[in-house]
Amino acid sequence: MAIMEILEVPDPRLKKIAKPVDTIDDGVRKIVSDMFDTMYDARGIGLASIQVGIEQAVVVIDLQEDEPPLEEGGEPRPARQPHVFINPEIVWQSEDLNTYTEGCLSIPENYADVERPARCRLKWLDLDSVAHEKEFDGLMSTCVQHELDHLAGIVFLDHISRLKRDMILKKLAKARKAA
Ligand code: GNR
Ligand code: NI
Repeated sequence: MAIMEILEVPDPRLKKIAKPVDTIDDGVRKIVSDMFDTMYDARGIGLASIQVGIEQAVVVIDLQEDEPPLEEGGEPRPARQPHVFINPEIVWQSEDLNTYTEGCLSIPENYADVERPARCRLKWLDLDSVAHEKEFDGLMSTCVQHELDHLAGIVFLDHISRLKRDMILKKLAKARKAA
């Protein structure tokens, strides 16, 4: 178990562009495992390698919310549905768009409505180097596109108006100064 530091805007490392993973070896398996630890610890639904300062193209996603407790007074149980995407590439996006209020672990406590293609087709490798291709919709489609943006050095602030972006950046700077 290892929890990594999540970089926050305006860290210049968030603008880096990920390079494809060459061989899926124990080093890559350790990165994936540490990324899940970090994502679950931060209570996020997705995490891209660029957010933890790693330049190899890896994304982890788990949209599953905690299940209600089995008995009264019990703890909610995490019902995990982990997804790993290595060298992911969007090969198709729908014409129809969808707006979702997005958050980002690299932009803590700030949210904004982002419009993106409603559906997308993704190509990727799994941990056994097997290639997959699948179409996603709903929150999974939004999350996949949000994570793929990170691998290209893009955050959701780049999709909203300058006014809203500057407001969020100011709020972040103020919160950081107070801390
Ligand atoms: O935890 C997250 N929630 C979220 C909500 C709406 C759209 C995208 C996301 S991804 C985000 C975690 C994160 O920052 N991934 O890069
Ligand atoms: Ni993010």
